[in-house]
Amino acid sequence: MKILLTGFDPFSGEKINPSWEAVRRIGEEGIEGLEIITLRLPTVFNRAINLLTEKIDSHNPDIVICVGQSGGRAEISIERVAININDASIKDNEGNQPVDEPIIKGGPVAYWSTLPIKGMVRAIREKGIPAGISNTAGTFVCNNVMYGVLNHIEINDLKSRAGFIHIPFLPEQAVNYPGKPSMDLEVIIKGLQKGIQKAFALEKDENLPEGKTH
Ligand code: PCA
Repeated sequence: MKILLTGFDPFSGEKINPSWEAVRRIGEEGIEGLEIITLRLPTVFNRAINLLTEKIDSHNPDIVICVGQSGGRAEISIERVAININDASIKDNEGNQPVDEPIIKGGPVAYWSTLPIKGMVRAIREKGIPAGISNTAGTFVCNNVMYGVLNHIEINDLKSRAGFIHIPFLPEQAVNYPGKPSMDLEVIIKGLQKGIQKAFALEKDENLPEGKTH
């Protein structure tokens, strides 16, 4: 079984992006029974999608999981949905700042993650690591990539399942944002490993209450 795992370049003035640090380490350490391909994506609208879809076409992975930093979140958050909009509150790493533009003109409003998101959340929590479902991946580059990859898989009728995971700041980043939560890299790595294993173990998601009232 094969997984394509991606992380991002640092953005918004950060010197590090925990998503790439974690993905690189998971690739180096390996996960039993899995072939792991890692890819570092630029934090740039659409360019990241093109690099990622090329890699999918050349490797034909069973599962694609993209990981990104979400500074301010307190837990490993498994994204449920990607929406067809770019609406950037900051510039990406090439100075682009699209506002209210569709990612794919005429494309569906949204794509659901095709990973067993609830099963993954429960598996990560069972390891003693905070995790939850997120119902928005934002409207910046991470949502752009999640939508782009799911669209690519859909329109080309590929067998890959795919989704997105946001992770918190590392402690060395959060120290510059008093009051913001953080998670140690080793804990993030353990949580992601567990989530990945569960994604392979479950073809269909578990029917568990993980919704939010607000
Ligand atoms: N996080 C950003 C883009 C790159 C990253 O790691 C986001 O959440 O859109």
